Amino acid sequence: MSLPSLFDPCLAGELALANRIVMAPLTRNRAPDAIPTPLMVEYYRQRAAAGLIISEATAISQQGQGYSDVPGLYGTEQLDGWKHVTQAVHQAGGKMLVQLWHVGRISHHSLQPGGQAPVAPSALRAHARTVLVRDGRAEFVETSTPRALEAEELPGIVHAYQAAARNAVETAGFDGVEIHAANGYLLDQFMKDGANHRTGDYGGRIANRCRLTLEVARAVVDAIGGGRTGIRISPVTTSNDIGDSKPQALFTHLVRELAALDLAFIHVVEGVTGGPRTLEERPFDYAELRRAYRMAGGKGAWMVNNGYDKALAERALQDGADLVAFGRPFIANPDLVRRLKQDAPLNPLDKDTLYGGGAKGYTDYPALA
Ligand code: 8OZ
Repeated sequence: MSLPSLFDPCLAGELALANRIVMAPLTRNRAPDAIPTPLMVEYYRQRAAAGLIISEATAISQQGQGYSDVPGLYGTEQLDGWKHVTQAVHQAGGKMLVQLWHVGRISHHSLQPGGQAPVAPSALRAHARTVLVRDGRAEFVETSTPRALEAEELPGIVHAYQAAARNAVETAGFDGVEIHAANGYLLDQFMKDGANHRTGDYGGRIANRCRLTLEVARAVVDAIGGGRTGIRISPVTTSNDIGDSKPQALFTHLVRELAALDLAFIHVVEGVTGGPRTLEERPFDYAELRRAYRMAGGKGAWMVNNGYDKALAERALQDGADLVAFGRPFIANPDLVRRLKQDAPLNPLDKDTLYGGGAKGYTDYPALA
């Protein structure tokens, strides 16, 4: 039996992918008023050779917003804007999911409905910054102190995820969704004891802290089916001031529960998002996590991410991963799949144009001749 290569097709739930190279979700802050633009159509179209594109994180509600100029999924103009994106990607032969995002406490009151405090499991401010775009330039500002959500408010949030998933597929034309449960945003805040100091059904023991994420996953699956739903987790990331005292036990519980939902994939950020892949002070056994998922009957594709290059990605497939998500290399290389296949050199990344701005550092990275 020969092992799969990055360039072989892969069936992830109902998603028939042409190759195993995924474009990771990447925040770019180029959607004024949360509406996807023609420039975004061009950016995603250029990258449609990926086996799968996962969109930049996209807010499910205004309360879920935490950054200037990130897109949403809760207004008709936003859905219309995305429709043009998905049409272009489909015409170019690609597949695309939208990443469903609620930032929780990683927000600034100026972005919240009525200028109110952001919401979180507990009224604990994150020592983290968010991005406000002013005059087309990104500016980092401290996040605002959140208020703790009442348990009575949580069904409304679950419903917002569900409605966003339904609209994403039925109206905006996405092939499915990825639930963003990583990087210190709302669902990760509920799961991890560094941010969740609640008592009651959504705090305390691991099963309680995972409750909201699992309710969201079940609601999304009820709306669009598990076969086109994935979830992103980051067990030990330090992003956005998040952390947990027992991540291995926490995420083992989570993936065992997710196994019953027949998801298309589990997407795991290994280490610190965009940073070191291993941390001495936060050890984690990813192979053990995958085994726990498989032992519980989980059949979804196993997607890995964080700092991968071709050699590391091929090794991951040999070690049992199914899909590899590439982030920064896809920003700078619209034709990343071809470049990896041909072992061609990669364009360098311009870090000054990551967040906010226009075509520069967005749609002007050259493809191979
Ligand atoms: C970078 C800047 C802003 C947001 C994430 C959505 O880390 C993000 C994000 C990344 O998941």
